[in-house]
Amino acid sequence: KESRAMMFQRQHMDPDDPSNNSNYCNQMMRRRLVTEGRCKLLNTFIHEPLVDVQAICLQGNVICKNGQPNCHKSSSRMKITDCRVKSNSKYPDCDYYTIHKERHIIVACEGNPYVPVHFHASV
Ligand code: UM3
Repeated sequence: KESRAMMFQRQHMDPDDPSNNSNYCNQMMRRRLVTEGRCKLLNTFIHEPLVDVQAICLQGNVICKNGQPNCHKSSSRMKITDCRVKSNSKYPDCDYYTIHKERHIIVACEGNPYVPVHFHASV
């Protein structure tokens, strides 16, 4: 069974450099099975080494929007791509904008080892 940590990697990790292909999100959202069952409104891929993303769990502790205490904000900005669904797209034909950014990211961490399990926000 897929763990929450593995699911985070599938849905949010892409250590390769951001592609300049405007079809990136349409391809990746499908390839990583993020569009199973519905068109997820917003999903972010992170273009940094896995170890650097895992290290965020040791960085600035912040309160998550739901009040949980296990959110962590990256001390440096990270290369990310936001995939935001186009309002006219109809499941199963999920159509996405591909938006590259460099932002601090906030992830929720859990477990032992204490690793990212949820992408919370970019700021
Ligand atoms: N989400 C992103 N990027 C954002 C904000 C939210 O990918 O900037 C995703 C992560 C959550 C979902 O899915 O929206 C609901 O907040 P996850 O828990 O599977 O990571």
